[in-house]
Amino acid sequence: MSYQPDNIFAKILRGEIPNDTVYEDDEVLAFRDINAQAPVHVLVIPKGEYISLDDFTQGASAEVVGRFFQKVAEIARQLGVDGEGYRVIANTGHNGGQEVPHFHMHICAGRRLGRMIAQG
Ligand code: DGP
Repeated sequence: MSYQPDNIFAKILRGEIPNDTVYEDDEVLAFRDINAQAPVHVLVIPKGEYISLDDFTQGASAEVVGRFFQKVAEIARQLGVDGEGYRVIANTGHNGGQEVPHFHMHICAGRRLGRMIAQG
């Protein structure tokens, strides 16, 4: 599958759809999830065109990948959730439940999150 430039996060990156930005630089955008599953639910996306974690880690340089993950943790600190803790999730592909085919990490926090994987 090739990158689909009409996916919702590509539209957000192009400014075609508004978003609630919490962090932005030349490589990364972080914004609040429209369907929040926790009191704090932020999505972190690279600005490059990568479909999934698999695509990102194979297609981007080690420096870009490393900086991305450093920024995920930095954004969690900026959100003030590092003390009480948080969860990061990268749903990947069909069985992973990935709905938007632009690589993203979820940062979820603000309450005890319970089991890591729902049963059934
Ligand atoms: P995933 O299942 O991992 O692909 O998660 C996609 C997430 O994207 C899901 O939690 C809802 C969120 N989402 C979908 N459309 C929009 C949108 O237009 N704006 C924002 N802020 N979030 C969106």
